[in-house]
Amino acid sequence: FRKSHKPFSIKAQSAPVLTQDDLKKLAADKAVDYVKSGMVLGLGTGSTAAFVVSKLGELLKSGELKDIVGIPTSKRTEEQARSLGIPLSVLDDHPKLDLAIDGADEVDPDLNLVKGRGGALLREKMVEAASDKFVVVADETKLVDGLGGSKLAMPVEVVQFCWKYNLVRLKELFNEEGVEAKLRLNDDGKPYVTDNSNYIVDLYFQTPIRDGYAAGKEILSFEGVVEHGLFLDMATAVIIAGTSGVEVKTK
Ligand code: ABF
Repeated sequence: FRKSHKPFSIKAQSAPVLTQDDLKKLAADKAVDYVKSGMVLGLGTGSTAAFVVSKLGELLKSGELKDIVGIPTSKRTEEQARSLGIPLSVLDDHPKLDLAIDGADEVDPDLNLVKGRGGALLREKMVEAASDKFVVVADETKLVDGLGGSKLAMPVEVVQFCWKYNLVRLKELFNEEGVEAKLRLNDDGKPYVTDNSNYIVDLYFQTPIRDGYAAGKEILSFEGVVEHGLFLDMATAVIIAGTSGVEVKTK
């Protein structure tokens, strides 16, 4: 006889809770399905893109992928890819890429994007524009109804010499959207400097940008603006990982 005979309780089996990093990794793994041996690949920047880069490293190591060449979109990504033994090159040697995979800060219903909160928007835009296909990897928190709608930063890269002039002009331009414009700073209070030695003015909107195409043109017309974080009509596919699964959105 057993001394005690406790009735055993059956616990409801609940699905494991996925963290945001789990979701980013799911999106990254799905994106890597698009990669074939021999491709010239744009390597994105940011925490989601970093999962893509590490998966590429694994596949190269196991021999499942061969002869890929990566074009990194930032010094950070270059370091990560180099540490994993991914062969690297530069845009000037490979002006046409097969595929670029990168994260995003916002994705709207037309697959237009805000990018560059990680500060790498200029190289990202150059590499992704030069790619035959551009696949975006993101978790569901990045979905917005309209660009600027997350109330988080939309970056504009400006040359150092005239950052304040551009900050003032950008504020005027988006007056109706109730914009706040701030020079991006590091933790030590000094201006953040991009890989291309420029500054970033971050725009925070009260209401989404009404016309992203017109806004993009206007921003670029300002002297000393180098690039902005609106990536319009660039994504071939967006892979969104959510708690209910991974969805591939195409236009
Ligand atoms: C890059 O990384 C950027 O364009 C974007 O700013 C950022 C997204 O970062 P994360 O994947 O860490 O959210 O893709």
